[in-house]
Amino acid sequence: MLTHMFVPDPIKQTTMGDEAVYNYFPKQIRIAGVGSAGCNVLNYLYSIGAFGAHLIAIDTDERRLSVIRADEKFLIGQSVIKESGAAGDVEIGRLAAEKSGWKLDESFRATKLMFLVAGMGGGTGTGAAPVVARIAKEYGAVVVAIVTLPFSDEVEARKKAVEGVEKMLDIASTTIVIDFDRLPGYDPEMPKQNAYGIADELIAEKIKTIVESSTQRPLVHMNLLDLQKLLKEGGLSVMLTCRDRSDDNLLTVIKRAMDHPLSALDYKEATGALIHVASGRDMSVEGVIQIVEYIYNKCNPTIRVLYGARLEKTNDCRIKLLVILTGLRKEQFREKYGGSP
Ligand SMILES: Nc1nc2c(ncn2[C@@H]2O[C@H](COP(=O)(O)OP(=O)(O)O)[C@@H](O)[C@H]2O)c(=O)[nH]1
Ligand SMILES: [Mg+2]
Repeated sequence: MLTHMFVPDPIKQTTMGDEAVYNYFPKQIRIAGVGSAGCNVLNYLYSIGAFGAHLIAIDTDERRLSVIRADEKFLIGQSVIKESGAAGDVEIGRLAAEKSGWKLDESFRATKLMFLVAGMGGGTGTGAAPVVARIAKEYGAVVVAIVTLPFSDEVEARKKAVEGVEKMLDIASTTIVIDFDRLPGYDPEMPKQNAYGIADELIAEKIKTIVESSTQRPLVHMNLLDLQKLLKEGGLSVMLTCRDRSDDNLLTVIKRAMDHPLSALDYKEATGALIHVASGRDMSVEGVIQIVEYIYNKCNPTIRVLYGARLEKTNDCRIKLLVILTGLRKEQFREKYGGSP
């Protein structure tokens, strides 16, 4: 039973009303995928749609890029690529983005919020994504990088990935680290060979959720300005998520999400939280507040909370919870992932 608990005022949250429509301006939100993994996530996102966001695919590999669906596609680094793609070379990835960065100029203009997705551990995403992040920031965007770490048995890739994430931490406004080793906690029945597909789906769905809670009119709307404010100084961040099976109750969903963060980072010290609840069930604002209260009470009392909720008009009546906890000490990443695996 939830007793009376105190929830702070969320960061000034302008709720609902027509504002969501009046403030809507296409291309303020952009989502870029860099490298094969990043582009695969983008491709999936394109198929499920992210209303109000502009999707940009960036890769060095022409063949891979040709089968990706996006609003815009950029082939980068033709002057430095020998055959196809960066072939796992991080320096080639970096150079490709440095040399072809100018191509992105027009399509990055006027971006307020940029989600940047890359699988760390290869050449293109690892080398190019930090450069792309820098370019987006130069255009004034708040840059939210969502990056994955390979399974720890891929020792070399993991080492490269850790270095890539550290670079990203210095550049992006918020860096959300998803560790493949943690995916089985999210989906215990997952066969390892399906991990990429599951990660693509998971990342795409979560980005869609955040974007649409500000561009559409859900149950509790998140204002783009509030989102920007929270993510501007997000730094090192962790994602928690869970969707219940139909026989689970709310508390189980929250606990499961809290027990299975998608990286080994300790989120107790977080200074900001973005909480989103989606459901096809009957769900009231009071119910949402209960969830927010529960999470708030598990965290540092000075934490800034922003939350949104959405009723889904689907037959899927599961509860889907997303929590992003921001503001972890950057050194924590080195402490947890810097040593040999
Ligand atoms: N989510 C996702 N991750 C992938 C996929 N393929 C590979 N990865 C992961 O992403 C890392 C980088 O691979 P990749 O994107 O192919 O390299 P790049 O094209 O050179 O950036 C790998 O080490 C894997 O951990 C994919 O299809 N989806
Ligand atoms: Mg590639």
